Amino acid sequence: MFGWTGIFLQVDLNKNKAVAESYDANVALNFIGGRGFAAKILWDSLKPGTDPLSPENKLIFAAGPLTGFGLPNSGKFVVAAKSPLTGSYGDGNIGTSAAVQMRKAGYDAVIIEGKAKSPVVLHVKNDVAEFIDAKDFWGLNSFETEAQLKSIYERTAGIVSIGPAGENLVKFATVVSQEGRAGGRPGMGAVMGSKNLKAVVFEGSNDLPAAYPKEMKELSAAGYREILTKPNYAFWKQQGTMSTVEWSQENSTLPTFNFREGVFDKADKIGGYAMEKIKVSTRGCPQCNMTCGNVVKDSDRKLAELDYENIVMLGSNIGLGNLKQIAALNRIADELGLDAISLGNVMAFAMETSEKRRIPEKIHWGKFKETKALINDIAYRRGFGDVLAEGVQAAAAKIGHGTSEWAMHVKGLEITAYDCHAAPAMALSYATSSIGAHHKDAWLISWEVQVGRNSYSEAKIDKLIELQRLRGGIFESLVSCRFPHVELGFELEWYTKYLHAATGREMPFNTLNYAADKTLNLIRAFWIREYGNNWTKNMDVPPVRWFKEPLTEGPMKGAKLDSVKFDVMLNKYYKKRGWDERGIPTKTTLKKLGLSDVAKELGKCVNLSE
Ligand code: PTT
Ligand code: SF4
Repeated sequence: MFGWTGIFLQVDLNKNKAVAESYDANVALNFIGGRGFAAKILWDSLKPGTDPLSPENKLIFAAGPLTGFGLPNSGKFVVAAKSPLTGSYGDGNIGTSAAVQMRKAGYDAVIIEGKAKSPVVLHVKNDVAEFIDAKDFWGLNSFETEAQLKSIYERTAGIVSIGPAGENLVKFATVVSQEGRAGGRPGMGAVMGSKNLKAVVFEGSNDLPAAYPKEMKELSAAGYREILTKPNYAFWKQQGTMSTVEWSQENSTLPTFNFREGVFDKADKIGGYAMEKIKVSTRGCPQCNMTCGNVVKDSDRKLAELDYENIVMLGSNIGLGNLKQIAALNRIADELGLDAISLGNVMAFAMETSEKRRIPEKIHWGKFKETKALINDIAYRRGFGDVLAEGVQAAAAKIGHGTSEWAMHVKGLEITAYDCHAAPAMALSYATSSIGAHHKDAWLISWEVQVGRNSYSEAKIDKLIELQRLRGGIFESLVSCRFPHVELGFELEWYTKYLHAATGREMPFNTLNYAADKTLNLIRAFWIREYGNNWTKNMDVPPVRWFKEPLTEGPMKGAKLDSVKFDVMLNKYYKKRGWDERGIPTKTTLKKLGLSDVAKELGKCVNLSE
């Protein structure tokens, strides 16, 4: 088989054992890689009801057929597991040389189960895997951990690790790499911590099997050159995702004070141009010539990397308008290994809950020092931080007193940085995303703003499905960064050419879309298998705040979502997807996608419609 190595490394931490296993070529052809592999492995191997923080859960690092070949923006992998935050399928995408090294070591994916008796580092070098005592690493933050491991292994080693948040099983702990890449929002860092696994070090020196190596080399060079010619390239290098702050402010989608408003009076102080004034360098993922991590010196005089999402969730959403201070909070989140988006959500929730006097704790909007202390309390599960460490849904359930009205999540995963009071299609995107509220599957808000925000039209549903296939399906399976295409207009045809050179196969977009739908439906089946008869249509609904409390400021003042129209839109989405009125795939749909075996298994948990 070309393109794929055809091998998964199965690691059992109970036994300190690692076995390289060939897998069926049909798995590669049907599920491509990354998210597709993770979904297939978790569906096949996890018993429903498995405790996400138990040894039985599987932590998966999965690459795609393009990873490691030196193609533009392909230095990423997916980290996945059953999520402790949502109780179902969870994953994230992280740019790291660990992805490249894992493939060069010979593996398309590494699947880790069990729990080490005491903390370990897993070191995988080509066909040798060793388990190294990590007692001295436990308690270090993710930057310290990686720096120490770098001093032991080769400079080229790829490392992913967790910080104290992962060790303390904070439900939104992430996996961190390269001082600023963080992935696995739905608690993948906690799953790693539950296994006593502090870090994984990958070193690989094998050639990857390309069907047409010469074509691959030429295409790679041509792709890099093409990216440099794109009109938006220079501005992207200047600001990366940060220019979205100004865009969001103009369009009233900037989460402010726990998604109460869509505009922030200090937006100009936290946007792309403000960032440019303090920017010192740019860094990013391996194999990328459009690196987008904006490095600034924060208020603690440390280097921190800024993206739109982090700035907004740790800035306007908690009422903080000082960019250097926001950068410091972001750096702390990276060091501790906390997802910055969920962190901004739970803290805003706490601030609002305190303001409304539903808790005795005094937690104020926009107070830097107080917020810093709170972040540490969350990571170390101290005091009220322990309640917030469970995520916003669980915190609201524990506190009660109507606080769930301002707990901003879908299916337990906190909302990312787009306010949807006046964006029904984006709200539907959050509602139906494969992992809970994340924009990664379908970021259609900029398109929605152009076509008209008030409509709940069929065209919006079609666009949502198109993007879910492309972003949530194809980019997450290849696994390749979507930014060249989304931000610079790098043409999609490049990817089919890359695939041909790597695998020797023609894999046109209808084939890839089919695989995307297969993966999306398999993940849907996973959710329903976990929730059984507790699964209801209400799982696919955005936060109640967007329906009940209109915006009181800005150009969209008065706007809120219409629950009746949203429900009609959701029903139409289900129909177009081939799902029944509960949002459950029908037998026919699963059969069409080659998932009849899944239908059989799912039929044991819920009644399936024909
Ligand atoms: C992603 C989510 C995002 S989405 C951001 S900023 W973004 C946050 N980044 C965090 C961070 O940083 N530190 C931290 N402690 N927590 C963070 N949580 C948030 O995580 C990221 C880039 C970005 S920056 C985006 S949109 C794109 N995401 C891609 C994706 O999902 N798939 C894909 N094929 N390509 C993508 N390209 C872009 O990658 P999650 P990264 Mg991230 C500091 O992890 O779980 O997927 O959530 O991975 O390597 O840092 O790249 O405005
Ligand atoms: Fe990583 Fe940014 Fe480059 Fe994408 S564009 S590969 S997120 S550095």
